[in-house]
Amino acid sequence: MNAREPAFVSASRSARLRQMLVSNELEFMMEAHNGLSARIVREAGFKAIWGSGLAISAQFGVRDNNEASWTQVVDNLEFMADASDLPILLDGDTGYGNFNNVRRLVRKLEQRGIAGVCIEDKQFPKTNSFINGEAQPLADMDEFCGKIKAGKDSQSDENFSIVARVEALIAGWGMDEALRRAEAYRRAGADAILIHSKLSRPDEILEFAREWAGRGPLVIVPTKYYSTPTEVFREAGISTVIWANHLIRAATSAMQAVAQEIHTSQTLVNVEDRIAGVNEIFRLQDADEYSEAEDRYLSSGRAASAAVVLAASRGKGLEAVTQDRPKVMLPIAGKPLLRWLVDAFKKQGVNDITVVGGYRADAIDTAGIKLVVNEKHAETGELASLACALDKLAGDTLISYGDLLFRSYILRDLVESEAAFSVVVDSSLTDAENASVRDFAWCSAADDRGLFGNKVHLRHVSSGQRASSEIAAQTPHGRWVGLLNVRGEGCERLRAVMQQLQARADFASLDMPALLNALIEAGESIEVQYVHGHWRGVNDLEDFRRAGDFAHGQTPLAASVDTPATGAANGAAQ
Ligand code: SPV
Ligand code: MG
Repeated sequence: MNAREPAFVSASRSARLRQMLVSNELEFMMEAHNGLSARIVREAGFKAIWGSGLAISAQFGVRDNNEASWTQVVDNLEFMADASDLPILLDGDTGYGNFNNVRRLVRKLEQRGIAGVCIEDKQFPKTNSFINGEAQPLADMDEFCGKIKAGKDSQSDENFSIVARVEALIAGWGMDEALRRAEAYRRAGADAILIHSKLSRPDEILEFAREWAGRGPLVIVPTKYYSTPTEVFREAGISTVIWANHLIRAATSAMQAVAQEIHTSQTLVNVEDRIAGVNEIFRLQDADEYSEAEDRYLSSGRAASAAVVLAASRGKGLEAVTQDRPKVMLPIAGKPLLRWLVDAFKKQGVNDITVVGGYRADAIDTAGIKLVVNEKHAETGELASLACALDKLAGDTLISYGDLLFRSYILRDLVESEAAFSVVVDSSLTDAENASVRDFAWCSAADDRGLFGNKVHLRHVSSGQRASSEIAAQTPHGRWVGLLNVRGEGCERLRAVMQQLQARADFASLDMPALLNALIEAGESIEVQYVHGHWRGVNDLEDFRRAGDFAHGQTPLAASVDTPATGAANGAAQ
C-alpha cells in the first residue's frame, strides 16, 4: 500500500503507522522537531514522522538528556500533529520514568493524535546513544518488559504502536544479549523492535536481522552506517528505516551560514535570494486558509477590509495648485486630501487600501497604501482607472473617489451595510440644473426621514452619458457622493459588469456613474444610504478653500465649527 492510495490516507494515523510497520515493503520515516519541519516532511512525500528526541531537545536548545520535560515534548508534538496529518512515532526515550509514567504517556499521546511511541531500554535520565554509548547503563530487562506491557494495556486505540528499542549493541553487551532482549520485548507485546547500532558499517544490524529471522518488524536508524545502500536494508527484511536527525542538522548548517554572513557583511543582500522568502513561510503556515476563513466567518456584520481609491486626476479648475502633484495630494488643514481619506478608512478597519494614481502619481505619499498607476490617465476616465485595480476587488471592498472628506459616521454606516452594493446619496443637493455639479442621483424614493429604515434603491446616476428622458425629467433625489460599498459576491458581479463595459468602444471615456447605471441595468439592486450634508468633494478652487474649514471641523477640539452649506457651486453641503 502506498501513501497515495485513498484507503491508506483515510485510515487513522495510528493505523497507518501500524500498516507501515507490518508491511512487507521497506518503509521510511523522516525526523521532524516542530510544526514547520513536520509540514516539510509531509510535503516531501514521507508517510510518517520520527519525533526525534535529539532533534526536539536540540531545537529547544537543551541536551538529549531529558532536560526538556515530557510534557514540553508532548506540547511540541501537538504542534507537529496539527501541522501535518502524518502519523508520528515519538522517540519517547526511556518512557520518562517507570511503568506508571509510560501508562500516562501513552494515554496523553493518544489524546494528541500521536500514532506510536518508541521506548528504549536505558535508564532515566538517558543520554544520546552516540555520546559514550558503552558507558550507558541498560535497564533491567524484566522491568523494561513491564513498561511495554503497561503501555500496551493502557492504550485505548488498538492501532497505537509501541516500538521497543534495544540498546544492547550501543552499550557493548553483544549480539546475544541484544537478541535475548528483543525476544523478551516482542513477547511483552512490542509491535516492533528498533535495533540500534553506532558502527559505521551495517554488519551488526545485518547479523541481528539474520538471527531475528522475521519474528516481528525491525526498525533501524542508519545515522552512523549511512553509506550502506538502502537496497541492503531491503534485502535484509528491515521493516522501516528512520532518517533520524537530518532536518535539524540541515537547518543548523543553514542558520549558521546565514547568521555568519549577515553578521560579517552587515547587509541582507547576499542572503536574500538564497533563503526561503517570507511568502514561502506564509504558505507553510497555511496563511491562505486563514484569509478564506476570515471571509467566511468575519464577513457578516464586519466592515469592508479593502478599498480602491480613484486618484488619477489632476483636477479640473485646480491647475494652479496641481503643477507638481495630483489633486489628492493637495494639503487640506495640514495634511493631504488623500491622507484624510486613508485615515478615515483605517479608522473603520479598512486597512487594505489601493490607490489608483495617474497624473503625478510619483508625488503620492504611499505610506500605508498600495499604489497602482493608470498610465493612460490623460486619455481615460474613472473606469479605466478602476480597471487597473480590478484584481483588488476580491472581497468586501469600498470604491471611492480620492477627493472626499466626510464625517466618519457616513463611512461607518456604509461599510456596515449587508447589501451587495450600497452607495451614499446626499439629499441636500438636488439642483440638477447646476452645470458644475455632477453625479446626481435618482432613487426609488426621496429622503423621507419618516421612512427611516425603509430600503431605498438607486435608479440612475447622471454621468457623461445622458439619462433616459423619463428619468431626466424628474428632479433628482440627491447627489451620489462618490462612495460605493461592494459586499461578498457583489464583487464578482461587479467584475462581470466591468468586463462587459470594457468590451465597449467608449470604455476609455466611462465614469463611475456609468458603472452604477450598468449594474442597475444588469438587474443589481444598489441600496441607498441618504445623508444630508456632512461631506465635501474637492472639484475646484472654491471647494479646495472650503475643504480646509470642513477638515478643521473634523479635527478633535478644533476651534472652528462647520459653516453652513452655501449652495450647489461647491459641490457638497457640509
Ligand atoms: C533520536 O533521534 O533522538 C534517536 C536516534 O534517538 S539517535 O539519535 O540516533 O540515537
Ligand atoms: Mg533519541
